[in-house]
Amino acid sequence: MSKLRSDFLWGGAVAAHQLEGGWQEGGKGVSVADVMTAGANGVERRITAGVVPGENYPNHEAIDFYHRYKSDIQLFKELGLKAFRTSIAWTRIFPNGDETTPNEAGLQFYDDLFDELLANGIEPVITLSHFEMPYHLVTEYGGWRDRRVVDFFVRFATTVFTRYKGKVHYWMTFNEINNQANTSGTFALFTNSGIQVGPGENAEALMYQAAHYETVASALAVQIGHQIDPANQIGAMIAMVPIYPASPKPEDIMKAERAMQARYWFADVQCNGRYPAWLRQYQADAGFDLDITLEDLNVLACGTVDYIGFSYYMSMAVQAAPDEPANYKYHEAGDVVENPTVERSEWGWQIDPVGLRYAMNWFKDRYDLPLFIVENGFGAIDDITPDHRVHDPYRVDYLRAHIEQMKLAVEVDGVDLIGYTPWGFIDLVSAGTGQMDKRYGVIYVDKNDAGEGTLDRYKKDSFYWYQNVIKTNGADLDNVVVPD
Ligand code: P53
Repeated sequence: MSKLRSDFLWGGAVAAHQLEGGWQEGGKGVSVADVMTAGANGVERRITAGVVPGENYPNHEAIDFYHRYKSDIQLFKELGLKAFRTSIAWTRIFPNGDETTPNEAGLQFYDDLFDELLANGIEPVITLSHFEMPYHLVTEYGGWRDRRVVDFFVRFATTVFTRYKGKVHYWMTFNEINNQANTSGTFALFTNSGIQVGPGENAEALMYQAAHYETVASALAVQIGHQIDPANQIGAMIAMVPIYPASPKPEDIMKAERAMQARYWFADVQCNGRYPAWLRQYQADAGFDLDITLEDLNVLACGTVDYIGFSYYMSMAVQAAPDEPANYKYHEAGDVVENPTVERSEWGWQIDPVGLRYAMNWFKDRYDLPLFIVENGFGAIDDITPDHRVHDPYRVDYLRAHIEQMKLAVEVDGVDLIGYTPWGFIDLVSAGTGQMDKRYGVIYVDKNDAGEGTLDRYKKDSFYWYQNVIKTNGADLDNVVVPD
């Protein structure tokens, strides 16, 4: 007998820009995802200055969910999904981001989508901003470095809370808001916050400013969302990558502690409603000139989240340097060392199912809020046979091992868990690389990195496995019954 809630939300997760396509349909504006080219394993995506003819932008068509959602939802229903996590593309509602009236065609699209889900017994779980802010806000305002973007976001949030009242109950504000703690690449700051670091600018100061405005916008959205419908459950969305000390050496323990603080202060602010002391001290010592007002601090205190949504793919390990500074400043790119005790995926992501249980306990102890695993999964190259079969035991192994640890966290450790929505349960465009061939799905989509394919959908072996997991509410993780 499984001790998961009887209404446990077994689901699947995606994001608008990674599956919808239809980038110019229904009055949609250009988003940051629309100006990112296709990369490859180990090859970064490029950010172009607007949409440049001749470049390959994989999100423009994605998997064409925009036109195929009705038949896709029939597949989701067959899979047995109880919840479908997606995002609302901000650019469908406010194409430029700074308009005062929303775009009705965009609002109607999500009305139709949510109605179709609900008619098929599937609960929508909605992220307001998932790596897809309007590109116009980048060119005109410099992204989230500008306080005016708070107002634009609040207008967007208010519009959709009002419109979808009664249809959507589970919301999250900013996807993986803490990814930008890693300021070493250009990628996270741009996808999270629409920020491109100019010459002479300090990426870290920009990150702290943007993240501050985002947490303020998030707290305002929580307050407004509750006012509009007290039944709304509004969560944070945190990229949980536990960071372990590479050894029991005390300096390594302290290094890991600071790394965790540096990655998860976003959750401190969103869950506790206040900045942690170490961070205010660090920001002051660094001399960052940040616009953080008393009124903002009050907003943060009054807009704490109802639950913690989080993604979990991997863990990392860090080591202190011999000349580690007193503040143990965390540089993700430089400080992370290989953990020899775990395996890695083809993309170098360290596979660590126990880390999921550890993370759930860590969240529970630190914030004591309900949790929702809104992403977890294994990106891999799949082979499809001539009769359209995909034998993917590696994916089943990954998901099974993580679900086992998730169950232990609930059954043995007493963690309150709302649901589990594995990432990219239908193949889609990778956020990190723009690839199609880095596949997470239990549903195969016929399209490759070059953009070729029929876009037809096929059930992988893992589809039947997950279908049975859902049917047994997680009690049977072993059977894979693939029909002939
Ligand atoms: P892709 C980095 C580390 C952990 C999660 O990632 C991440 C990223 C960004 O790449 O992103 C989340 O597609 C994100 C999804 C994304 C998914 O993980 O790079 O919320 O949008 O697709 C998987 O393999």
